[in-house]
Order: sequence, then C-alpha cells, then structure tokens
Amino acid sequence: MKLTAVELRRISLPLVAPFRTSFGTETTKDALLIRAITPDAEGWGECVAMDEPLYSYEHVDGAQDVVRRFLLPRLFAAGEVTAGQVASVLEPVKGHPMAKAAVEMALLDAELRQAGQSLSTYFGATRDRVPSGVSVGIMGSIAELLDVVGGYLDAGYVRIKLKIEPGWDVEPVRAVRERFGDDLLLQVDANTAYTLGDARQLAKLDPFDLLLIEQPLPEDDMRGHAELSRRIGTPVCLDESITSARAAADAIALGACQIINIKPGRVGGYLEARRIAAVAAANGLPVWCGGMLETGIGRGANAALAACPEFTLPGDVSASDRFYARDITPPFVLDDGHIAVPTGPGLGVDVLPDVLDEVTTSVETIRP
Ligand code: SMG
Ligand code: MG
Repeated sequence: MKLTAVELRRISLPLVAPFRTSFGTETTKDALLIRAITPDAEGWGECVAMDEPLYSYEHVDGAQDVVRRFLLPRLFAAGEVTAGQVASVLEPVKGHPMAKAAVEMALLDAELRQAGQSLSTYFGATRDRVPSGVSVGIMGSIAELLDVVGGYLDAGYVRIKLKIEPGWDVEPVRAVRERFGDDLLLQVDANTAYTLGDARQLAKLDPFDLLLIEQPLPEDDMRGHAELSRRIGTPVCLDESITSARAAADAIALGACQIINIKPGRVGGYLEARRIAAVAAANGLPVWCGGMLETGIGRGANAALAACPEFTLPGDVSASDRFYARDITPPFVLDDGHIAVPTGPGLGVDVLPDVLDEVTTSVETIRP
C-alpha cells in the first residue's frame, strides 16, 4: 500500500457508568483513531492507549506524538508497505506497542478492503460468533456489585470478570459465588495491585473455583508470578506482562502463567497477537481476547481475533452498550450471549460519519 495521507482523529465518548479498576476510574473514552488513505482504499485503526499512563506506560497524547513524529515518517520513507511489513519498518522505534498497533491495523484494514477479504477470513477464524464475557468494575458496595452482575447475567453474558484490589477481593468473589452459584464462569483481574507477599490472601480465593486470576503482580515480575502460581490453586493469567510473543514464550517457560489474555494493542498489533496465540497453543495454554474499552472499530477486530481456534475461553468482547450509549459504528449486540464476527471486507465495520463528527475533538492530517 502506498499511503497518500494519514488522518489522526481524536474522539471523546462518555461511558454509560464509571469503570473503576485497581489503578483508576474511567468516565470517558478519549481515543485516537487512525485513518490510512491510499489511492485504492482507506482503512481504520484504533489506538487503545488511555488518557493517563496507568494501565501501561503509554497514553493517548504520547501515542499520537509517537505516531506523528516517529512512526509515520518511517512508513512514508519506506514507500510501498504491506501491513505485514509495518512491524519491521517500525522496529527501530523502541516500545510504544499501542501506537504501532493502531498504525498496522489501519493499513491491514485498507489492504483487506482492497482485496475484498474480511479480517476473520484473513486470520483463519473458525467461528462466526464469539461467547461474550464482561468485565465488572470495583463497586462501592457488595449490594451494588450483586445488582450489576445480576443485570449482566440477565442480559446473557456467559462469563463474569471482577476487578479486584487489596480490600476488594475475597468478599466480592464469595458474594457473587453465593448469589449466582457454582456454574457461573467467574474470574478476577487485579491489574498488578498485589505483591508476592499477598500470596496467602490470594490463596483465600482458591475455594471459589475461579477460572483464573489475571495479572496479580507487577508487569515485570515474571518470577513472582511463577512463584505465586506454585502457591495458589487459581490458575494465573497474564495480561500486562505479555508484551510480545517472546515475552509469552518466556512466561510459559518460567511457569509464570497458565493462561494468557491477548490484547492486540498491548503487543504491537493483531499480527503479533496471532503469533502469541500460536505460541500459547503450541504449549497447551488457553488464551482469550482482552478488551480496552474499544469503540466499534476495535471491538469488531477483537471479535475476529477471538473467533480464531486458539481462543478457547470467553473473552472481554462485550456488547457496545456495556460502555457506550452511542458508538461510532453500528453497535455490537449480545445475541444469546454471543457477539457476531463481522464478515465484510477488512474490519467489516462501517463508521457512522455523523456520529463520528459529533464526537470528534481534533483532526490532524499528515502527508508524506
Ligand atoms: O473492554 O471490556 C473491556 C475492558 C476489559 O477489564 C478490561 N480491561 O486489564 O483487562 C484489563 C482492562 C484494561 C482496561 S481497564 C480501564
Ligand atoms: Mg487485565
């Protein structure tokens, strides 16, 4: 693809309710969208960096700066570039996987639209819908949590993930188990809020038969996760720590995780995400697709990824209305607890121009 221009567009979408994790509370989504313009086709990418560097070191203003100043000049200089070549062209720039992933995604969308192929076909996906799990924030009280979880179960979600932190772990899990029963698929996510010294507290989750505990310890604490895996019964799943296929291979070799949450933005793109799925499958580990409060653009792509055969656990690919009353694409809806995988060319989702314009806060066009 020969890029003639790239549009960097910022949008702001209010969340239907605040989303609290161990690292902060989100009330609006400030996203960077990337539109790759070529003579034959256009493609969209969504950068999942959040407005503050609290989930990882990236943040949306920084990502935009990196795209503008360091990534696009390299792509323009490379001339004709396929989506599959983007990662190696951008490889000299250290880190910034969310910025890189968004650029690669926009090119991939453009390329597949031109070829008339859907992302799911390109990935070799084997399902036309994916089971939908939902991530539930930290609440002010157990009563409120039970109400919220009950609402999601009534809506049809097939798996519940509870955000936890010190002081909000065993009791909420116990309450949800007691209220909704042993058959509920239940897991927790700590977003790095614990240390290995909390192993005994985390072992108190063992009786509740959780599917997994996600990222209990800091991002760079691979050895700690390996040790914790030996001390608790709940399978350890890594999210923040898995930044590449190499990191995944290392974590598996160390015994630091038994399950992997794959997020394309965190690992530099959908192509690296596919490689991580392959590494995990070759080692017998289940994987699932995480979420970063994506708009319909990223949500559709995540559904395609989650439809690949390695993804054997329900992911965080929820319906659009989990976060947004109004999205910039037609909404993804729950159907019998599942989300349909888009079938159209490229990402297979179409941006609604009027809504997009209404929620846009800035547009910057960069040309070679
Ligand atoms: O998109 O449904 C979603 C969010 C899922 O919990 C979710 N994501 O660590 O897995 C995670 C978090 C990261 C974002 S929290 C603001
Ligand atoms: Mg997580």
